[in-house]
Amino acid sequence: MNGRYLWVWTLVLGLVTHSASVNRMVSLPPSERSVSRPLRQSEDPVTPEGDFGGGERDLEEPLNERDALRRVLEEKEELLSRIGMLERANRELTLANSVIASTPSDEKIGNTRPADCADHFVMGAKTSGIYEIYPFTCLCGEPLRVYCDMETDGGGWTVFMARQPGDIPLGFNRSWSEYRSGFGDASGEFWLGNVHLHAMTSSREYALRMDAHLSSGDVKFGAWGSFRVSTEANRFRLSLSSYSAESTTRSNCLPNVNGLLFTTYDRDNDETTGNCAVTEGGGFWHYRCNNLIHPTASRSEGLTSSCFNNQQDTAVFLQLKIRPVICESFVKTIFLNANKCHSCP
Ligand SMILES: [Ca+2]
Repeated sequence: MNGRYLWVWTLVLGLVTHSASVNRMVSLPPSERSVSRPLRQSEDPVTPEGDFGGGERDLEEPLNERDALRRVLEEKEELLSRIGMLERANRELTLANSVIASTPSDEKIGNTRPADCADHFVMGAKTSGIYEIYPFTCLCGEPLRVYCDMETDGGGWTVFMARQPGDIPLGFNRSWSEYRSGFGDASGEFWLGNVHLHAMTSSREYALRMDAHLSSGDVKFGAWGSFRVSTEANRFRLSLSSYSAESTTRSNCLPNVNGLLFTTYDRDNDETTGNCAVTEGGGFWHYRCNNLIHPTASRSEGLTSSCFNNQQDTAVFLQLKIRPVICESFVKTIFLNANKCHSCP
């Protein structure tokens, strides 16, 4: 039993003991009962023995036996209510511990290295920057260099796509193979790689966040409670759901991409007769070539969308990032310091 349980159960046992004493008191003959009263101030006048009142009590009628019994019963009900609250709290702690226990731990799979930026955060890293991660299915592989956002909404975010101003724009009109393995540099513009996104999101439940700095000066974000990328054999099918009402964009910038396959100029998996990656540039989970936002569009065409504000606006800085979903609020507070819990199964 850990210290937290011990604390809770100490309180529970204390209240049970108190409740038992109340029960005993109710069963006593009236002459042997006493009525609890507030502690008195030292300057309170001394009242004659046998008088229920004195001081402020003078304003009240002495408790008769029925009132005394009612008060005892009310106190008993309150105690039982508090015991119920503590029991519920204990069940929540038990559930929270099971969440921790069921999370694939590095030790269980022989990997003592951080699998994502949330692991780095838990291990004490609180500064945004470049970190090395080891997704669970890459135990024998080289570490991945990623940018970790350790500040936004509590931190712990692994950035898997970044678009930002630079002297030489990184071209995003890349092949299936390049989107598969990733390209660019984590310190600037880059795509982590679909095979790595699959490795990560098949090991833990992840939430998605999109941060956009706009040419108008506004800063907007969209959030989704569930993000998962399937295998390459399944053409990196995307599962995206639970759009968050906390998002500050005007609308859901990715409203129709759930269930879509990934498309590049050399792998046409979209549902149109043509190839959206050819006509729109970049690689993405294309929905009929008219996604509200196309994060991998060419810089010259601009990352323009009407989903940010009430009018067309252009993102000059855009990040897509993921973080493990943790539903137990106290666990999330401990580990990620976030305020809200997204949807969970
Ligand atoms: Ca097509």
